[in-house]
Amino acid sequence: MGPPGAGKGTQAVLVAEYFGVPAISTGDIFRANVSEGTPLGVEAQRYMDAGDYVPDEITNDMVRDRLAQPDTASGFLLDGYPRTLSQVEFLDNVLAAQNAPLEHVIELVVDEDEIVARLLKRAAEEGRTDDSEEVIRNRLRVYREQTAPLTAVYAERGLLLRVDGQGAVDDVAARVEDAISAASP
Ligand code: B4P
Repeated sequence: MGPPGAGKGTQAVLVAEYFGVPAISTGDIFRANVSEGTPLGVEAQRYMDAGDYVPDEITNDMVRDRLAQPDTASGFLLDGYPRTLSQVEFLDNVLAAQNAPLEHVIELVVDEDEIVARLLKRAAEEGRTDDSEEVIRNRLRVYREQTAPLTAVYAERGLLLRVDGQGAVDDVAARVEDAISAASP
């Protein structure tokens, strides 16, 4: 978890490789569908371009289908999901049915100024349609309202690991890996 631009996608790939599990990014799955022009992609693009969340029903069904793939049998890392309370509840049910409870929830902590700077840099380099300043502001607002409160839910369950997301990418990855290893039995 973490605000847009906190480095979830960047870290998910590194940390999943370190632990030998697949990284499942809802943002990446949506973007792949957008570029392939699938009906899911056409629907998702409307929301992503505005910096809003894709509706829960669409996102939840997509995650349920992905978690049913055989490569998740020995574990997985979710990147950018859950982002709403309804997604938390849906995920609880899916994982209960698979008898595979969440072990850790990682929150990447990054200053808002640093986030805006990173996303504007990405806008210049990659041209992602949801990285304009106006859309970034909306994404940060949506995160504050809908997703930030979820960290308290996971903290209460004793699952939350808060990690400093600033500094060099490899240093952040090492912090995340250490936090997970230290919290694992
Ligand atoms: P995501 O793909 O999850 O994207 P994000 O929040 O913008 O970025 P992330 O935190 O992964 O940052 P990144 O590593 O790329 O979501 C995009 C959209 O998809 C959402 O707005 C929403 O519409 C939709 N969506 C996704 N999941 C959803 C869900 N569950 N429910 C509903 N809708 C959903 O890093 C950002 C930049 O910073 C990069 O350029 C990177 O190179 C740079 N960076 C990373 N780490 C750095 C570091 N340590 N130092 C300097 N720069 C760094």
